[in-house]
Amino acid sequence: MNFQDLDHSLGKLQTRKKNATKIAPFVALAILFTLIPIYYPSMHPKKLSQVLSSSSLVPLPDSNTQHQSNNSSKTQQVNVTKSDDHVSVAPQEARIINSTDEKCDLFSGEWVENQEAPYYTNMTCFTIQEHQNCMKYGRPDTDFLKWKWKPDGCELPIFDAHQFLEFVRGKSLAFVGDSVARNHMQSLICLLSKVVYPIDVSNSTDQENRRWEYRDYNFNMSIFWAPYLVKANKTEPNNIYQPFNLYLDEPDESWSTKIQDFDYVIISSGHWFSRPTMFYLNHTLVGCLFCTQPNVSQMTSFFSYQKAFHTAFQTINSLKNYKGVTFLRTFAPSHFEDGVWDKGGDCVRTTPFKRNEKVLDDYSLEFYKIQLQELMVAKKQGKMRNLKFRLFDATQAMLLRADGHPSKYGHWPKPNVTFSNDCVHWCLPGPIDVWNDFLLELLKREESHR
Ligand SMILES: *C1O[C@H](CO)[C@@H](O)[C@H](O)[C@H]1NC(C)=O
Ligand SMILES: *[C@@H]1O[C@H](CO)[C@@H](O)[C@H](O)[C@H]1NC(C)=O
Ligand SMILES: *[C@@H]1O[C@H](CO)[C@@H](O)[C@H](O)[C@H]1NC(C)=O
Ligand SMILES: *[C@@H]1O[C@H](CO)[C@@H](O)[C@H](O)[C@H]1NC(C)=O
Ligand SMILES: *[C@@H]1O[C@H](CO)[C@@H](O)[C@H](O)[C@H]1NC(C)=O
Ligand SMILES: *[C@@H]1O[C@H](CO)[C@@H](O)[C@H](O)[C@H]1NC(C)=O
Ligand SMILES: *[C@@H]1O[C@H](CO)[C@@H](O)[C@H](O)[C@H]1NC(C)=O
Ligand SMILES: *[C@@H]1O[C@H](CO)[C@@H](O)[C@H](O)[C@H]1NC(C)=O
Ligand SMILES: *[C@@H]1O[C@H](CO)[C@@H](O)[C@H](O)[C@H]1NC(C)=O
Ligand SMILES: *[C@@H]1O[C@H](CO)[C@@H](O)[C@H](O)[C@H]1NC(C)=O
Ligand SMILES: *[C@@H]1O[C@H](CO)[C@@H](O)[C@H](O)[C@H]1NC(C)=O
Repeated sequence: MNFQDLDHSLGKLQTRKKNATKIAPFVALAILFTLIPIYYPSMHPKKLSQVLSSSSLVPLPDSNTQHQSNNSSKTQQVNVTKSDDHVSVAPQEARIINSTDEKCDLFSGEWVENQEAPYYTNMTCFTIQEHQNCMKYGRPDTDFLKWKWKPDGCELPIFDAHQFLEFVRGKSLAFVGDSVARNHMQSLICLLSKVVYPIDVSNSTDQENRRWEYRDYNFNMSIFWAPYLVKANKTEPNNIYQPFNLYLDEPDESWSTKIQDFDYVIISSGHWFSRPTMFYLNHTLVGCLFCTQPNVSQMTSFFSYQKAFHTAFQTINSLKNYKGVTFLRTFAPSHFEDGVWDKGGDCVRTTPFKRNEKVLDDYSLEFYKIQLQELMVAKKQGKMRNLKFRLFDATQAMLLRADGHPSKYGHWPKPNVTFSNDCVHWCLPGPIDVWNDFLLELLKREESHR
């Protein structure tokens, strides 16, 4: 996908706006979750705004609440939407497995003040992606930077770049996922930039697939773009607004053929599953999410999400030469308030929630549960050949950080242009830096297991 593609499709969209009411909301969804963060600067802002603010858009199911079609007659066969759809729980209560075999669960806890943060700025780190460079684009408050995560049973040390680089000396790390995975990787590069910058040895110029080398430490890091984890292509090659085909029982080869040599793989995905998608099993169309064909079963994103993780983990377990440790970085919820994401929904808080002020619910809870369930299955399978799968539970910590998103500070405002707010990605520096506190601690635990 490139700019021309996008611009072209946007142009196309304008011309067919009037009769495109059914597809249009998802067009905008696609833009929010995937394209703005990646492509925004080179886009034609007016066209974009016209799409985003177009009155022809019918209301979108709230990305925080009414996420799924509720036609139960069609979803029965799926059996993943349980009756507890509206149950709200703290993430750790939904856990069916322990985070590690350690006594201290790193992931249940709360945010406590830390006046020493942040540990880098946009002046010391040059890899902050524009849309996450919130201070550059005028975010006025800085209190959201001054927190650290306090697990209930222990302390989580602040990321130590020297220590991290010693731990990963002679090792390699791969990120597999979408733009939130990239957000994580860029946070890691920023935190490490106190000590050293990597050499960019990427073959491509796109943001999606990058490779970095920390030569002094013989440490390599890659990111593989795989927002669905499974094989996916566009139903119409030149129109990104049409649904994607998901081949739910086949892995996306962009990562599955490349991770064998990696020591650590962090796998994640989430927001893309809410887009219009066609579901294939054994190359047979079995259903879809938000499609317009009358004879195709409407199914939920829970179906595709479960299948995708199942396939991804099964694939990892069947990679002959893979000996790495696989971390599942769990779903990080978005935080749109006072409106749905394309109707003024925003995230304007400036301090974190306390642990009891926010509970995981609706589709986020369901996604989280699916991830945990599939991780458990993968662990069992992996045991047979001594492959390790670990929980990297970002959900509880991020659930509480409605204050950490770019909101409108991912770009400059434009006259007469209404942008939707980004309450999906995370400012850098910002709360996502804690993921690397977690990562270092998980790597330490891994070493102590040996
Ligand atoms: C779900 O069902 C309720 C009650 O039948 C209905 O009011 C609502 O519009 C439906 N929602 C969707 C997304 O179909
Ligand atoms: C639900 O699906 C059934 C079977 O395809 C269909 O007849 C019915 O109209 C649908 N109901 C809604 C509310 O979409
Ligand atoms: C559907 O879910 C119920 C409750 O979890 C379970 O008992 C049943 O075995 C499931 N059925 C299928 C076909 O997976
Ligand atoms: C998690 O681990 C702790 C300590 O080993 C144990 O007491 C607890 O029962 C475990 N919980 C689950 C759900 O397995
Ligand atoms: C960094 O942020 C400041 C505001 O804190 C802004 O003035 C500056 O332009 C930004 N610099 C870069 C390189 O992003
Ligand atoms: C890192 O990449 C370089 C160049 O491809 C290679 O020579 C080296 O062996 C790699 N190191 C590790 C630890 O994978
Ligand atoms: C880049 O291309 C070279 C030569 O085609 C290949 O050997 C190398 O593995 C590629 N690196 C990545 C990160 O794809
Ligand atoms: C998508 O991939 C499938 C499986 O390889 C292929 O059969 C199909 O033709 C592709 N669709 C498009 C539009 O390229
Ligand atoms: C997949 O489909 C082919 C025919 O298209 C069939 O022969 C095969 O048995 C199917 N495999 C499974 C696992 O259903
Ligand atoms: C749906 O109907 C169309 C047109 O009647 C047909 O071409 C297509 O094969 C059907 N799809 C399925 C999954 O039955
Ligand atoms: C903004 O909209 C107003 C009223 O429609 C118009 O007069 C003005 O020229 C527009 N400004 C720009 C920069 O397009």
